[in-house]
Amino acid sequence: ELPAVQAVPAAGTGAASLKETEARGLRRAVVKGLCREAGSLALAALEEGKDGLELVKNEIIPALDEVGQGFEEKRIFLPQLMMAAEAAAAAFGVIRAASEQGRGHTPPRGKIILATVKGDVHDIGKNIVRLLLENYGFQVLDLGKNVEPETVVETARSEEATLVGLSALMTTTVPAMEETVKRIHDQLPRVKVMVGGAVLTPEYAAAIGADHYSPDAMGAVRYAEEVLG
Ligand code: B1M
Repeated sequence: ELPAVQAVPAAGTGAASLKETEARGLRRAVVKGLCREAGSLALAALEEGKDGLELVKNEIIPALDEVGQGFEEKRIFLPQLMMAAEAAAAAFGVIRAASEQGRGHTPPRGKIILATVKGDVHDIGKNIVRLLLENYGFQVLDLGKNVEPETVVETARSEEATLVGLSALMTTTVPAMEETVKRIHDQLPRVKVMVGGAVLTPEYAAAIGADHYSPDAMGAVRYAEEVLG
């Protein structure tokens, strides 16, 4: 019997969210689903010297939490949720491009396969994990979202990777994560699997056989350092 997965944390009271939304800036642009504005505000913030990862943490993630809560409470509908996600992706794209430019050409510390599991198209969190892993010098092979378990196994085999990272955001896709973990361990016993995503808990991650659970992207970096040095 598996332990219950956790409820996705709420972003605070409705009133507080509304107050935050009224604030100007990148967070508001993402909440409102304004792609161009989100991209140019992210660029302006970077040009002012703000740190890209701080922008992700303090502006983009809170904005997504806010729309997520609105969606749950049926104040926000799917098209708005999609627009907010696109605006977040636009801002994230600018941050990622700047980060790539800033990175030198030092040899990678080790190879990591990353994927959002089958049935799940939520990839913003995975993309943040990728950005951070790359910033810490790891080579990441990102298989994208909605990835079949066998594709993950085959890639880990052909690339001779020793670490795989999986992301799942929905209660309905955690079983696909479990299947992927199981196949990796059955076929490639030396490969370690780390997992993350808003619905997971350390207990659940252990119950589905994952070697490591990270609540955030930095946890993934720490574990990669442990496994790959
Ligand atoms: Co959807 N969605 N969504 N959605 N969406 C959630 C997840 C939901 C909680 C919203 C809600 O109802 N409150 C809910 C799931 C409920 C559940 O199962 N408990 C939900 C639903 C139901 C759905 C649909 C079914 C809606 C529908 O169609 N009726 C549909 C599903 C489609 C599918 O996947 N098959 C759907 C669609 C979408 C959009 C396409 C519109 C969009 C995704 C766009 C995209 O990703 N490209 C979207 C969004 C944006 C969300 C919310 C609002 C935000 C998710 C997000 O990006 N958060 C979300 C509500 C919420 O979470 N507040 C919601 C920010 C991101 C940085 O956090 O991904 O948790 P997260 O990543 C964190 C950590 O978890 C960790 O590090 C990251 C950085 O700190 N982490 C890892 C993540 N992966 C890791 C891996 C690691 C280590 C750490 O190691 C490998």
